[in-house]
Amino acid sequence: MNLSGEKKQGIIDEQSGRKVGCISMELKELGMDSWFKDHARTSCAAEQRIARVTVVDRGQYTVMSEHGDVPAKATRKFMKATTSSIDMACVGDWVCMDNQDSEEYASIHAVLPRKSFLRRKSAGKSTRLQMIAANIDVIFIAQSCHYDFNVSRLERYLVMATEGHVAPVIILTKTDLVSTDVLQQLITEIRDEGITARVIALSNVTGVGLNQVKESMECGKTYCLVGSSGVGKSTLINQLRGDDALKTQTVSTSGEGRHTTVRRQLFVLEQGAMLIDTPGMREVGVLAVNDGMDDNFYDIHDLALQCRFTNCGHGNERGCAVLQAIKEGTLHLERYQNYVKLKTESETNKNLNFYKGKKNKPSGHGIHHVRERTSKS
Ligand SMILES: Nc1nc2c(ncn2[C@@H]2O[C@H](COP(=O)(O)OP(=O)(O)OP(=O)(O)O)[C@@H](O)[C@H]2O)c(=O)[nH]1
Ligand SMILES: [Mg+2]
Ligand SMILES: [Zn+2]
Repeated sequence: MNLSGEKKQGIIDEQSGRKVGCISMELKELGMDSWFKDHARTSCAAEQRIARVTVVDRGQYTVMSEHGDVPAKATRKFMKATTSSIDMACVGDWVCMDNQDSEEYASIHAVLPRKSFLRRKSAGKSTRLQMIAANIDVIFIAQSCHYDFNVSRLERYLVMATEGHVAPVIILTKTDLVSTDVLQQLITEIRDEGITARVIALSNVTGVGLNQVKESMECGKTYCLVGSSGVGKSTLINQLRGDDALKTQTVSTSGEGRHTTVRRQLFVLEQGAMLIDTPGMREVGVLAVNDGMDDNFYDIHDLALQCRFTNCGHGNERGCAVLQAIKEGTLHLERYQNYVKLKTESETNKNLNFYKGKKNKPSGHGIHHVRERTSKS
């Protein structure tokens, strides 16, 4: 496998002294490290190179390596070998590829293991998983202060982030459309829910908060912007890039029907950080029963340890510490309801996924959990 390209120098613009384009980009600058290199040594054949997927558009890819951007397609053999859509290459993935000069497309032969990922349940009734992006250091969860704001949805994104081992930062956009008091209220609502992630208040119009976003981004790290349609994700990327490369457009306040960005795309910013733009999401289905739920609802998790029954359902059980906390006002009822909703949804989805393709699926849509009660004492 060819890793020699890492030693290549970038092309320096004589006037600005900056590297221009992505020509001769070092793989390290794209986030390559010894962990991926070790995996590449075992996954990629001798004549293959490693590259990072920067665009996915209906089965066609753009991959970036030290030699620049090239269009690519997955080989038939690789497609045949993948059983689930989440095993296909997605934006942010490192892949083994070869690039015959005579061919129009480079070939993707394999996807390297992912260090972190963002995925959700596909929209609608399906319980299939859908990859959003891979190998992400930080997820920027964008919500507009104007109409879009919704704490339960924030929590869904946070569960998704924790499950995929991605650090979250919340960006409240369009602060120019609300008063300082309203903005403060929204932040208080977030903190009241027990959410501790960093919050950046941003206006793409006045530029307030833009520096905070910039300064939070580190060279060689990968960031992914998610959120509803119309909250200003692409506008923010344009601001960070200092151009109008990405199409943006006014949406109705409900965000219905308009999705300006239609593909996921990774951009390398001037300061060396990478940022992925994604199309607006209408639904954020979660499938995280364990880590994601416990980490984000750590307060409920801790309370549950004090319930009398180890398998307490926090419904109407005697000696339930969670219900007691609600009664005493130390736990918000809404937060608890949110927790129950997400937990039920994620368990149901997980079960449906588990049974998918198995012969002895439970009939109907009711999957019953038999909960055994064991007393601690
Ligand atoms: N007032 C105000 N308008 C903004 C702000 N940021 C973006 N907009 C406007 O909101 C509209 C939608 O912005 P986009 O950047 O296209 O939104 P998006 O999140 O990329 O939307 P999708 O690509 O559909 O997911 C555009 O008309 C922007 O000019 C902001 O901070 N304040
Ligand atoms: Mg967009
Ligand atoms: Zn309980």
